[in-house]
Amino acid sequence: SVSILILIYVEIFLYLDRIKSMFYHAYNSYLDNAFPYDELRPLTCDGQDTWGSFSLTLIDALDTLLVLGNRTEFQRVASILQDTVDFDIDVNASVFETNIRVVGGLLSAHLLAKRAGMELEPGWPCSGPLLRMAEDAARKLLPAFETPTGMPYGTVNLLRGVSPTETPVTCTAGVGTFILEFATLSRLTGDPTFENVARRALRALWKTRSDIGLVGNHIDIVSTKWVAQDAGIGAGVDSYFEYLVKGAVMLQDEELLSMFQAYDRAIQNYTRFDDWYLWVQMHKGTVSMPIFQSLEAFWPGLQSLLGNLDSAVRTFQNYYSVWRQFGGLPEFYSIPQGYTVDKREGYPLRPELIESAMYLFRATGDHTYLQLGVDALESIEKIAKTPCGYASVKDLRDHQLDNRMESFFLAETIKYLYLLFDPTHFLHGGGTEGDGSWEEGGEAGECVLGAGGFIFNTEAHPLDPAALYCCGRHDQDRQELQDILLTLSQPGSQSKPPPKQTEGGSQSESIALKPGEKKTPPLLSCPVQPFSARLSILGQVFTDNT
Ligand code: DMJ
Repeated sequence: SVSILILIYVEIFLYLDRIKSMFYHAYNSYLDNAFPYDELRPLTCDGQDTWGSFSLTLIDALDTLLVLGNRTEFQRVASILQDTVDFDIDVNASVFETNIRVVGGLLSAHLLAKRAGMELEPGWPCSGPLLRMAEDAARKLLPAFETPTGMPYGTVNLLRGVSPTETPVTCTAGVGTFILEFATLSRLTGDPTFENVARRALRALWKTRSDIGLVGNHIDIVSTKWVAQDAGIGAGVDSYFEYLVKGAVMLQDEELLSMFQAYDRAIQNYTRFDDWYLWVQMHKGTVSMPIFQSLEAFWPGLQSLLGNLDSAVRTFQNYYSVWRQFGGLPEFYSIPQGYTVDKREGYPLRPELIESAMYLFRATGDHTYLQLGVDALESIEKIAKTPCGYASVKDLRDHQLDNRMESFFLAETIKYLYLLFDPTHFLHGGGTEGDGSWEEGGEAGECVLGAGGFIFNTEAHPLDPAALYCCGRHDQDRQELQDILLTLSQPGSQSKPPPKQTEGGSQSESIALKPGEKKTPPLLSCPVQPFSARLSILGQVFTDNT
């Protein structure tokens, strides 16, 4: 009845409010006690650098501010980051973590800048200060990919490149988790380098699969020998599979999808038992570890993206039963023993089960998933809250805490929790928000930002596939134009050389005048002018000078 519906709505608003309070309790405490360090230490109320030295929590939390509707704080933080963060530092950083948290966070913030009410430079979303920061950070990672196979080293020094003593052993996810951020960078900026290196690494990794179609956990990226041969869907591998699926969706890429489908067949065949996924030896398929890892809990969400709902729902139920047993997901859970594994009893406030609940609630509307959200919220408030933030749970059996709040707590856990309770949020896509005024379309509805929904990178940073298409098309048109102009300005051609570029000249003019010069921010922003319109500008350039 109507009154029950009203009650449900009121309750949902109350939960959204509580999730916001959780965010600000942790976020304000980070700013007050830990910034500019990477992370807050929630037991000692101070900060520490962990994954680099780039105020990681602030970068990772930036787009969550907008998700919660805080445009002014988003603007303030975006400008603080532009003024303070420097990637020219003598720090050994994880290539994987820097990519998913820093590059991913900055790209997402860049793409949301308009919605956040920021002043945009001409050419956005194909240019902008946050995009340049993301590009800067990503360039620092490129030396890691200069290997005989194209598979990257795991660590790089941001100032000096890869150390000569660096180990060639990288985990599978550390090789195959770049395509979303790197293709986004390439398509927005027009520099194909990033997408190319990510694809080369993916193809090299694909070639190393075993005869039964599985990959292991750690590989020597120089010799291509598998150093750790456990095959599964959790730690060390997880986001490789995630990026094949999301990369296929974002880039409409059949190669990536067919790679995933082949892996999925092998995974279902060899590792799945009663809708749990075990670890098996990658060549023989024999069980090596009958355990469930909390990182695996992203899998039902990914399966739901592929339309495999029945199996996703059953696997989720298995994982949710573990959550109910402990009030959180232990890092490792022994399936035969039905209990935690020694030294892996912790719950560092990871997002994966909540992430899957969000996708499955969207797909089914089943309130079980909201119940998981309520359980997670209550549990985190009860077990992990400290006067200074939220602390990783060291042991779910006795609720001992660790002095750490990972940046993914604000980037992912809170964001997915909020999005679970707000199914009409703009990030879910589908134009359900009823506004849409910010979205501008080009001719014939092309290049409509946000129209194709958003793809979350593995750190929950939303990326807009429409922007990639828009800037990619823009770049393609620019290239065509440049080719025409080059032909026309060849000796013997009918036309005269084009005039010098004047200040404030249009982008078409600048292309006409200096083919091949270093790119300046394009003046045509999304939605771009149709090709024919620019050709007429081009016509004028020549008319004016003849
Ligand atoms: C995050 O950094 C990412 O989700 C990554 O893919 C896995 N580990 C953490 C969250 O658990």
